[in-house]
Amino acid sequence: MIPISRRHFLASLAGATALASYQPIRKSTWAQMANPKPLSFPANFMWGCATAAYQIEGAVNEDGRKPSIWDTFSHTPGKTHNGDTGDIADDSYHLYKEDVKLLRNLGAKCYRFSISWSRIFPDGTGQPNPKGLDYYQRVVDELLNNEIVPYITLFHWDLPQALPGGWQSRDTCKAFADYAAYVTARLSDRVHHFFTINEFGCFTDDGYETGEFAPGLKLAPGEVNQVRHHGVLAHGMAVRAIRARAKSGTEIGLAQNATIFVPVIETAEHIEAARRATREENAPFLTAVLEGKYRDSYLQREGENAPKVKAGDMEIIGSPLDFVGLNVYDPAYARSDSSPQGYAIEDFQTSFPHMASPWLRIGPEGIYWAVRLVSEMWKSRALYITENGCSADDVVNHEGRIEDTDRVMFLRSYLTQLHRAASEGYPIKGYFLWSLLDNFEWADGYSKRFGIHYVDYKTQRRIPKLSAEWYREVIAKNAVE
Ligand code: GBH
Repeated sequence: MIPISRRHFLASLAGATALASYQPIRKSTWAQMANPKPLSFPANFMWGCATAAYQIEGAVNEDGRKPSIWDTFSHTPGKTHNGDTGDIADDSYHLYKEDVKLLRNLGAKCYRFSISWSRIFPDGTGQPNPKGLDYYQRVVDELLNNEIVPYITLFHWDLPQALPGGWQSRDTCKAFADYAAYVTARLSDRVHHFFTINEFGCFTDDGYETGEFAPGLKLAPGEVNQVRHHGVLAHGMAVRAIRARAKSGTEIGLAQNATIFVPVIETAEHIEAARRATREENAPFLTAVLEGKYRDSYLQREGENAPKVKAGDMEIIGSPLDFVGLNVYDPAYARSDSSPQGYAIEDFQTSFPHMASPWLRIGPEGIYWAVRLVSEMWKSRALYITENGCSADDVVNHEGRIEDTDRVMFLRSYLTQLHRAASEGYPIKGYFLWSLLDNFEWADGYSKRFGIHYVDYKTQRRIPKLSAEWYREVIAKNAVE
């Protein structure tokens, strides 16, 4: 991934000009529309599922693991739904072979899972714990034996509790880079794709500003911006540490739930507004990472609360990537207006439809615009959808089945829009469905189910839902029908 040059960026701002340079590779013709074909994806498209360590593994006290901030947080009364914790979760620490079997039955080509930093370095830094790495070696063995390509996330929010100051401390960035280098040096002979960090805002803003996620703090704006800065700095330092230590051929990216704006109407002016909004509203995270710079407008807006940046930080943050991973769930909409920034963000009507999680509004076009706007603005050579999926009120019916037609509707709509992006020639390489199986949904505990396999938490039995059958068809045909 090449950071955008100023010239390219200015060209992308020129709107119509930039659009003209993106000629669709294949255009649907009237003949095709009269004789519709399945929505086929490019050859070798990587279909997979995603999970995260704390959400599925359980076994929190096993083989030398020490607590992460999510252990502490979930065990603090009142922090999660029903006081739920990840102590047992899906017990995937013991049942990983069964979970790989689920992937195999789907025909999945790849699996995105995360490593628990606390298993590898139980104190965050210092002495590594070899038994921790052994577990992930076994998972990788099992995947490769089943011809499933592993994609590893190094940080999915479960920060070792022992690190003093957590993400408030700049030392945590160095600790993360050391941990990333240690893991990739040992796994990169067999694992070729690594994501540094999952979703900056969820462990920075939600952890340190609203306090809804671990570590549950409510800091002042300047402190929050510093935490955010440490997040992107840790990413950049890890990118460099991995490149220095991993085997050649290792590809590095990140998985970010950027706020992507859908133009309210597909006219040149609203598309331009969506582009501007996406660049501006992601200023502390994706924009900084892909441009190696905080936008002046962001720094001015934050004023004395702006992050304290040391010489060289921005260059590290902007370290070139091999691919960009985007987690896509609920949409945002922008329209053109006459304000200096050139866009306005739409409010949602109360009737806007959502899935079982109230925040999860249904906006399939968001996945198309995510791929298109990120490739247009930042000239990404490769993109993945690193998460997409939804919660639904799944019940096991009298025949023992879970007929989650609402989830199938959701997935089909989003994949139809992803197909549009692929067919217009944007470099989308793969798609990871969130999630392989129901799991610990953070502050919502076990009250929200995102899996395409149902988990009976009393018995740990996994049952494929209708959506799993549907996804298996998609993968087999490499097409959405
Ligand atoms: C992703 O987060 C995560 O990567 C994954 O671990 C998670 O299980 C999955 O998506 C499904 O949630 O209730 O209005 O305060 C998505 C980011 C962060 C979006 C918390 C919803 C709460 C909004 N989520 N946020 S609200």
